[in-house]
Amino acid sequence: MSELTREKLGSAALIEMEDKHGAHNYHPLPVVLAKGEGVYVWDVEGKKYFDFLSAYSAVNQGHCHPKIVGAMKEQAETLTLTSRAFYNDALGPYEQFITNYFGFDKVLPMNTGAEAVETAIKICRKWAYEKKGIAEDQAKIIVCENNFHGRTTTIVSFSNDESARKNFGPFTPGFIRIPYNDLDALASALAEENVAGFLVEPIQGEAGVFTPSEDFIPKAKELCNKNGVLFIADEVQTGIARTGSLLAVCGNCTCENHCEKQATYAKPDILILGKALSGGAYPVSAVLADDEIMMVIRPGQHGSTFGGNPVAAKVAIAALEVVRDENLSQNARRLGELFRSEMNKIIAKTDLITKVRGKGLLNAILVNDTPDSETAWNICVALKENGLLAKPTHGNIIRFAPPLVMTEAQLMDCVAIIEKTILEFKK
Ligand code: IF1
Repeated sequence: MSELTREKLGSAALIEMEDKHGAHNYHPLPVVLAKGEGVYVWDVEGKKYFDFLSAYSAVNQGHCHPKIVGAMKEQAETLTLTSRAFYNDALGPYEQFITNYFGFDKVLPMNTGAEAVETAIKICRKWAYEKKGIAEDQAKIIVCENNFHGRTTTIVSFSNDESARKNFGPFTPGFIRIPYNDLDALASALAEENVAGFLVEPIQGEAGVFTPSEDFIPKAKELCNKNGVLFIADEVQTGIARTGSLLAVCGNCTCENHCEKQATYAKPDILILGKALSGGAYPVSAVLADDEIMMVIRPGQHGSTFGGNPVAAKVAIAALEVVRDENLSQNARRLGELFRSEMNKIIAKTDLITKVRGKGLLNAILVNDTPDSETAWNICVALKENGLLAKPTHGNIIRFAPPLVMTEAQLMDCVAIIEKTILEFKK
């Protein structure tokens, strides 16, 4: 097919093409995007939308941020990949930058979120055998019910989501699952033998933006410390300003630079980042830890062909500079509060929506129907018609996570679209 013919394909033909030639591992909303800029995306027919998903919080800095794209272009024309068999002149400066930015001794660079989670699990286990003295192959990691940490075979081994697990076994052993937001359950699990780590999302994304009680994360960290167990925070989705602070484990601190002064800060022993680490421009993930933990990994024991490549290094520095220079944490916090208060006004006018919850600009509304209904999906289709893109999670929850570069005026336009759509919606 010539490039000319390809350009003329409309949404219906492109959807059909994916359906015919691509694996059916997703069920997208019927919209085909062709362009993005800031908080907006355009479909192939030229219709403009507000993006209220931000590629699952990867595009916190907005679509095609010129500073990030500029850094990527420049490096792409210079040197793209060396592998780690050789040094490259971008990795060292990036490692220095990101470790200072988040306050850790070392970083281990990877590409996707799932890879970074796998990396954290491997580091935790190795630490357990070599530093804590757990007998070989006995280490256990505590995880939470309704977790989402990615889709590798080991990660789905400790998921309790049937569609993510069913018929993908046999599964990796060595995980204990406890209820989320339950400090007593954590304390009992920590009392078991051979526990090496506690892997947790500070807010659960896939579970429908489930925000735990304020003290859960700091107390969990304290309990882990007391028991000599590593506190591992998966901030792939919550990190990098999304929830109104640089990291969700920062608690209520909004400063754009890393600081350890605030009482609410629960410093993870291992921090996992992905998604917005590149502003959605490139797959970049990272695991951060201090020397006593990270130095258990020695040459030949872990790695990745693309991890730490020069393009990723330059893109990640630019993406983190944007977060700091444009005060995205503070903007997310301020607009998040406004958004939830506006949603509560809509909730007062209709029975269709029962609740809004979330933190910063990671929010969800609960639809008054069952998890197996199609109501949330149908509302999202109606929102799309009205110019706003969001995705249901389960049948009765809609996640709202716009780029953090949104202005207050744009947010109020979005609130108007959501209100109109919901008040006009008929089941
Ligand atoms: C999909 C959810 C979001 C994550 C946390 C690791 C990863 C993710 C906390 C893995 C990925 C994604 C992937 C996406 C759906 C999505 C998601 F709905 F499933 F929960 F964002 F809300 N840790 N989250 O949230 O990162 O390997 O994908 O880079 O379609 O699978 P990845």
